Amino acid sequence: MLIYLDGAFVPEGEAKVSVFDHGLLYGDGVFEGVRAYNGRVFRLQEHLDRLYDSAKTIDLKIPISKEEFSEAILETLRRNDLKDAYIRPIVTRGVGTMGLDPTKCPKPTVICIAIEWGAMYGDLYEKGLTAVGVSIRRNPAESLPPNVKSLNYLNNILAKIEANYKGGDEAIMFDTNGYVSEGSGDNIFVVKNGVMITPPTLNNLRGITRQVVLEIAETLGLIVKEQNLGYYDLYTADEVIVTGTAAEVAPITLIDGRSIGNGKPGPITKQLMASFRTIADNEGTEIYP
Ligand code: PXG
Repeated sequence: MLIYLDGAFVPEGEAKVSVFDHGLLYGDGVFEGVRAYNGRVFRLQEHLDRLYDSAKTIDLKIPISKEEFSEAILETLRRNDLKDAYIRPIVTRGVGTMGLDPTKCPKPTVICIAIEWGAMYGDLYEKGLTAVGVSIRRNPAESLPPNVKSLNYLNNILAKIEANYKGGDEAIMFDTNGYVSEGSGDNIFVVKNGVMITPPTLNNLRGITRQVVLEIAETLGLIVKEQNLGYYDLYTADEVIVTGTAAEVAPITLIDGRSIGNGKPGPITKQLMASFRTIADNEGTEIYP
């Protein structure tokens, strides 16, 4: 496997980063998770835009242009002969001194990993996933905006640990006001009486799959609202859906022991999953034009 590291393509065993890199020392950096389906990179521009926005928010200047980063991603895929892949662009603050001052880090580290990847949840797309509400709160926007996809994922990892102990496939996080935020690595939609509702994005990551689902809903003529939700809205929903690059569009059929709807993936969920599949398999930036 070849890894893109600071402008070069190096074998996996040689793709090494310094122990003084602030990405390791402090989780100081940003990343993206991107998929390629069928020889095309899905929503590449949106992922690059979000990567650069995350970096801007933490005052990290990515040393290459978006066009160069785009080419680095495509070339990583080509060098590894990939058509269906998970792609992980990373930019860290780079090597610095001990001490958290980022001004002591002159050169950000730029990485792109790409691996072969299929469906994440296997047969759960047909059965539905179980979810548990967790006590760990999503970090508030006034501390670290959840919109920043940063290298410090402990907030989400703690949620995932809690879900693992409680026996759920996914965690549902709330914000410090008690509003639904998101899953540990995906956004949430509920369907109630034919209306789709998803929380506004102040308290969660502005998911690209979430945006795709909003677009699909519009073309299908569904009514969609961006509105705060509480756990009551989850338990009483007809359908609950999570969306993310890894999870794609997936049904949640049990939350904290409560069956959602009739306990099976609902009709709107199925429609969205099918439309998502069609879009993902047919649009995107060609890797081998
Ligand atoms: N919320 C969080 C906290 C995320 O990390 C999403 C929502 C969904 O966003 P997108 O843009 O992907 O629709 C994410 C993205 C993983 C993994 O390894 C997680 C994500 C992406 C890729 C891989 O679990 N999460």
